[in-house]
Amino acid sequence: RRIANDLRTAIAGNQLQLYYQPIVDLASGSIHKAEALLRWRHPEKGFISPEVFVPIAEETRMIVEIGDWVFRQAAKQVAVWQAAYHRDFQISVNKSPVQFLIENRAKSSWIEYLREHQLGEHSIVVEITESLLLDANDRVTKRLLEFRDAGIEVAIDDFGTGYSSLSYLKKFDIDYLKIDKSFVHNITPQSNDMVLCDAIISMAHRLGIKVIAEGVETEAQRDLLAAAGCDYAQGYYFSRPISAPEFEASLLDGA
Ligand code: G
Ligand code: G
Ligand code: NA
Repeated sequence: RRIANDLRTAIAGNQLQLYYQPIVDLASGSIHKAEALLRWRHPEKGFISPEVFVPIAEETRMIVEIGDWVFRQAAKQVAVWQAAYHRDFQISVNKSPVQFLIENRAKSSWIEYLREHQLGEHSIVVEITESLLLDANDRVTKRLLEFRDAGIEVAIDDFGTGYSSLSYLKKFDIDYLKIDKSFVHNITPQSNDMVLCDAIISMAHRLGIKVIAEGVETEAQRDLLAAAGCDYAQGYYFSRPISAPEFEASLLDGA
C-alpha cells in the first residue's frame, strides 16, 4: 500500500515528530510529566493521524523501528527538560503490544540507551495496554521485569475499556493506571461514571498504583477527579498535545 511505502521513508525523511501533552499533578498543579505522541507530516498528504498509520506500522512491523525512534527522541527530550526545568521530569511513550511480541533483539536496547546516556531512574514511563498483560507470554513478562529493574515505569493505558479481568494487576508491578477518557467525559457528582472513577482510584491506591485521568476537558471534571483523590490528569482542559518548543514556551516557562 502507498502509505506503508511512504512510512518506510518517513523516519529518514524527518517527517515524524513527537508532540507532548502535559500530565498535571492534581494536588499541586505542577507539570513534571508529559506523554509523547507521534505526529506524521506526509510531504503530499499533510498530517496523517497515528490512528491511521500506527495500525499499518504494526501490520508491517515497522512499529519496532518507529517505536525505537520515539523512545530515543523522548529520552533526548527528557534529559533536556530535566536539566533545564525539573530533575524529576518524566516522559511516557506508548509501546504497542506488537513491539513486545515481535522484537527479539538481544535484551532491550532501550535499557542500554538509558544507561549509556546516564538517564536517572523514572525518566521514562512505558504506556502499554491491558491486552498485552492479559495474554502475556514469558517474553513479555521478562521484558517488563527488565524494564522495572532498569527504572522504567509502567502505565496501563485506556484502563477499564474492553477487559474484565483484573488479575494481572497483582501479577505485574504496575506504576500507573490511566483511566480511559470514556469514563471521564460524562462524570458528574452522582453519575455512574463517577462511581467507576472512585472505585478505580481507591483500588489502585490500595495496590500502591498511582492514577492518571485522561481526556479531562473541563474544570468541573478536574475538580471532581481531584476531590476523588486522583493523582494526575491529562486532557484538553490543560493542553492539547503540542510541539516541544510550544511546550517549553507555554508550560515550562518559570515553572
Ligand atoms: O495523539 P492522538 O490522539 O492522535 O493519538 C491517537 C492514537 O495513537 C492513540 O491511541 C495513541 O496511543 C496512539 N499513538 C500515538 N503516538 C504513539 C506512539 O508513539 N506509539 C504507539 N504505539 N502509538 C501511538
Ligand atoms: O490511546 P491514548 O491514551 O494514547 O490516546 C491519547 C489520545 O487522546 C491522543 O490522541 C490525544 O490527542 C487524545 N486526547 C488527549 N486529551 C484529550 C481530551 O481532553 N479529549 C479528547 N477527546 N481526546 C484527548
Ligand atoms: Na497513551
